[in-house]
Amino acid sequence: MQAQAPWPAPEFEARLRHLEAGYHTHHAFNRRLNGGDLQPFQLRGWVANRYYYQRCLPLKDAAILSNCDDRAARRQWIQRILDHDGRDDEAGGIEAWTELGVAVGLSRADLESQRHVQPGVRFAVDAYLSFARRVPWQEAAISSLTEMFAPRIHADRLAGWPAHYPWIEPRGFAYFRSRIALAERDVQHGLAVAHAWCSTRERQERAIDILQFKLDILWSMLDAVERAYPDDLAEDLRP
Ligand code: AHQ
Repeated sequence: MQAQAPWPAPEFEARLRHLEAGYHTHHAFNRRLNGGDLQPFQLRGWVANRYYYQRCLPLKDAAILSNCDDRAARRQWIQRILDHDGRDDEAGGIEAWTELGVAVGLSRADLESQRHVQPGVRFAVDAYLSFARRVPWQEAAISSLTEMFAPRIHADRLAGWPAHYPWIEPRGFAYFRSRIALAERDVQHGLAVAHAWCSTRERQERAIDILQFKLDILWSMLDAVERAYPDDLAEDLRP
């Protein structure tokens, strides 16, 4: 059977962006979170579990670098590690997420001990990390493109949380503010990698499957958090 022609670049990108319907913005837990419906312990549970994702991002990006033979791409991609781990006088995203944890009432030890991390969250994040370690670096770069949809979710938090959750220390919102510009920068690079790599219809369709895989990772993290922190969770089990 003759190979199908690749989609034109704009159509390929539109098909990637069409997957937004499966982004975790639309998960019931996130709708309650951004709608102001959650109790403090449920926010603490979400922040403590997302900490595991945040701390694994630089490991994921380092895995991509270790597989990347393109010096120009590495010079760009390495910025992501520095964004999370910090540089010079910038504490970085993991520290900012820790500040968010403290702002919602967790201790630094609560986060760094990972004692609240649910099995489903750990398995989903570890699946992301092992994916990035074993596939071509371009495919792992494509998996980061769920961030095409992230600026909106960060903006929703910044717009709604101060009124919904006035008990949260405002300094905790710094991470969300920092990511909007960084996400837009990273997505431009990720899309350039995707367009250069996906020169065939087969690779384009693989890219769509990769993005769906990453959407499923984010979705299943919220499934695990939602199940762990029901509204009527016994007091002594609440973070
Ligand atoms: O804060 C986030 C972040 O730094 C990244 C990097 C990127 C990746 O490499 O997979 N994805 C991502 C995401 C971040 N925040 C999530 C959120 O909901 O706050 C969204 C997530 C993403 O869209 O993949």
